[in-house]
Amino acid sequence: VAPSEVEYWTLAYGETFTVEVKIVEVTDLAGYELKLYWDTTLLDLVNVEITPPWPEANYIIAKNLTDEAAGLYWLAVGSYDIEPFTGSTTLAILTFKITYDPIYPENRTCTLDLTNTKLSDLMGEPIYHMVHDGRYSIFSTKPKLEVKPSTYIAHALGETFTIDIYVSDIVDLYNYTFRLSYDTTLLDAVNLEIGSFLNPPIYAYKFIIDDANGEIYLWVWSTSGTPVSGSGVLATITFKVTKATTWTKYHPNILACALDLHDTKLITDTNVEVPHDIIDGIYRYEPKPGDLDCDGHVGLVDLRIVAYYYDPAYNPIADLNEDGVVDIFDLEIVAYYYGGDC
Ligand SMILES: [Ca+2]
Ligand SMILES: [Ca+2]
Ligand SMILES: [Ca+2]
Ligand SMILES: [Ca+2]
Repeated sequence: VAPSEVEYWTLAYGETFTVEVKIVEVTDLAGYELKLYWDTTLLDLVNVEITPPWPEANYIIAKNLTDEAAGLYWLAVGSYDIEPFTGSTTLAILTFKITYDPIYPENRTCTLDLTNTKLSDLMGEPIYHMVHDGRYSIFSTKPKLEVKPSTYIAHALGETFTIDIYVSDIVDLYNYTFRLSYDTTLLDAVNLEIGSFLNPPIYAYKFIIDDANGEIYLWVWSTSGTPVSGSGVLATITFKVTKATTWTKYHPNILACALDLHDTKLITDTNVEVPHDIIDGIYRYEPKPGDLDCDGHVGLVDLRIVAYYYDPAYNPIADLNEDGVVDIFDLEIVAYYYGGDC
């Protein structure tokens, strides 16, 4: 069987591959018979191309049987009224479809077991030969649960943005939960939406936005009876920026916190908890240089703030070069960034 090794990684359900039954360096081949077995839970045999080494008018197919329930293919081809074949050739090409994705960390493998091979010469005498089986393996990919985008950078007070909780490479998902923690002094969680990944209807067991403690808690499962495989959005969360800073020449004054995913569970329809990797997100507030009212733009209002606190009045917000006085140098720093939505 060639190739001798066929390897796939989940998700592979529905994909097809071909293997060839080859004969190498045979002398005076007049007929052949073979059986090939596979694990029918892993694969379906969907097509066979029979390719004898004789012209079509000079052979008869005595057996061409696929027994999918048993995982057996049986082929017998005999030539007549023609010289026997000497050399190397492909006798049949088999196309298999992948019908099973294992759940991480399970892997599955089966032999493409070539057996009961009979090679005949012109006189009906057996030709002795060696047999090499093939092997099919399906490896499970470790699922991943992550915050998307991995980093969000805000520039204005009151700005809202959404993040997705995204799952990849899961097999048979039916039930999931996660908690997401964030710094509630920097952000308000204002909305939580269940993603469209699970088959509806969905039962929400926990659906909590706890902004006082800076935590989202979601636990939902499908009641459809049908699990889902692949990658998709499990939840979408909307945040609002509730704390801002201003930039100074020597201190960028960035605020940041983790969007920390934890207590996650991915559970199949057969109640198997699937191990997975977790990737947190990062939130950052990066003030724009010269933006003193934290609206994300540098404009006339920001120049007026410098004018308002101009010496002898004072406010550290307007002291962009941090020299203890608000003067023309601070005004010109704001003017330098004026209008540029950098
Ligand atoms: Ca099958
Ligand atoms: Ca908050
Ligand atoms: Ca501004
Ligand atoms: Ca100054």
